[in-house]
Amino acid sequence: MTRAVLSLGSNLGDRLAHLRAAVAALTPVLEAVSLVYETPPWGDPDQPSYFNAVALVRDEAATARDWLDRAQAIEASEGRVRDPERRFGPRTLDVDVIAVWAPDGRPVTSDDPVLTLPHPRAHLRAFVLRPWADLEPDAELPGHGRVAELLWSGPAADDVAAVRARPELRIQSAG
Ligand code: A4P
Ligand code: MG
Repeated sequence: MTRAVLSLGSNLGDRLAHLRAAVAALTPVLEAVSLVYETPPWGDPDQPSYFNAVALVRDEAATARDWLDRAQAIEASEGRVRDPERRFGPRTLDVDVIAVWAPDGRPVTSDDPVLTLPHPRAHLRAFVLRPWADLEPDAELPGHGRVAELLWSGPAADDVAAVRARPELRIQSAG
């Protein structure tokens, strides 16, 4: 059994529909999903704003690699096309694996470029830390410390004010 934190992002097409599709696909393993946040583009400013959210998931059988495979399958089903020329460019749906914990509660760490854990840029990103902190204020990003602290006093702190909750946008279907 592993537990994982996944980050969801969309800034092309019907952003809300893409996030909803991701949540629907994760429903069997979903523990919680954050509010939707509208966030300015990070890393490549010349693109529309994003809708971002964070999902907490748990599965009896999933390995860390299974979470990546699931994330990429969900991206593909939402028509994600990768532009090799534009690394942080626009996308219908991005599902990143932020962190994974083994059954004994230890964080899984990996330097493998195919699946780096924890996600190498998560600690820099208010659009990941803010929705995650809403769900688990005491959570730790392995190797970096408490999410709430990273959010308010780390490199992401400058971006927090620009990350805007959109509580009127629901991505989880009732029941
Ligand atoms: N990969 C390695 N580790 C991981 C991991 N922990 N989770 C590999 C997911 N993938 C991981 O990812 C590139 C490669 O990273 C994959 O082959 C995978 O095996 P990708 O999804 O193909 O491409 P990407 O997402 O465009 O690349 P990258 O470098 O992950 O981009 P980021 O860091 O995800 O940035 N601004 C806002 N406001 N909100 C956003 O959501 N997203 C990005 C994308 C840029 N700016 C943004 C947002
Ligand atoms: Mg990605």
